Amino acid sequence: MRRIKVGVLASGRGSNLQALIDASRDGKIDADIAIVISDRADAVALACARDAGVDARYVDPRRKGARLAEESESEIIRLLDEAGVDLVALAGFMRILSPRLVRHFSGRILNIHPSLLPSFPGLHVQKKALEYGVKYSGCTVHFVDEGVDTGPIVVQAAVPVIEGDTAELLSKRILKEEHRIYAEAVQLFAQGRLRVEGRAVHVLPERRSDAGSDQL
Ligand code: DQB
Ligand code: GRF
Repeated sequence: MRRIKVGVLASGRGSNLQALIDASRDGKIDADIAIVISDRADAVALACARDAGVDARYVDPRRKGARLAEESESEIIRLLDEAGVDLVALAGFMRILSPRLVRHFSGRILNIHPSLLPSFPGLHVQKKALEYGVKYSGCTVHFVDEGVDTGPIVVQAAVPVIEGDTAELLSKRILKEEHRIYAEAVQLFAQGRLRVEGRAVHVLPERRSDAGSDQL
């Protein structure tokens, strides 16, 4: 089975990155993390990458706010292309990607979001879910399109909201599912089993593995 190369963009703690690194090392996904890029030099995610022997790069965002400067995005595109990545995985990356970057990797960027989209797009969504009073929340892996948290949904998992919940407790409960479904989604992509039809992502059945043959 061919292994795909994944480039991860992360701004923070890097627990989803770590889950993908672990899944790769444990043979649970046919994917290698080829490069990790952050817009924050002090991101724990970069340290996680270095500890795992993964190429870890800081790219100066060259501005404050929700988006990167154009040159910074060009640098990210160049690094991902040089690393030869088949898939880009956002893992707590806090900058919105421009249409140019999204088109460059069209259909090859995934994001993990801590709510059941299309409910609660944006930021601080666990707090918003509690305030709204939903009884279930969860997480969503979706393809990244030119909108924010609007792309076709690949995998979701629901978790219950429990009486007396806090944003912190709910976040922890959701995070555990994030780590599981992100690896699952990357594996489906690696196996070539995702077909996007409009908004819907269809998951094709697993092909019978045929050890000893590279064909079919
Ligand atoms: C995100 C990081 C930040 C936000 C959302 C997702 C956010 O709402 N920031 C406040 C500024 C709002 C604004 O200026 O509009 N991380 N790029 C594309 N599409 C996505 C998702 C993330 C990061 C980059 C996407 C993304 O769905 N084009 C996830
Ligand atoms: C996660 O909750 C993820 O869903 C959201 O940002 C957080 C990143 O956490 N997009 P980590 O850096 O992977 O630990």
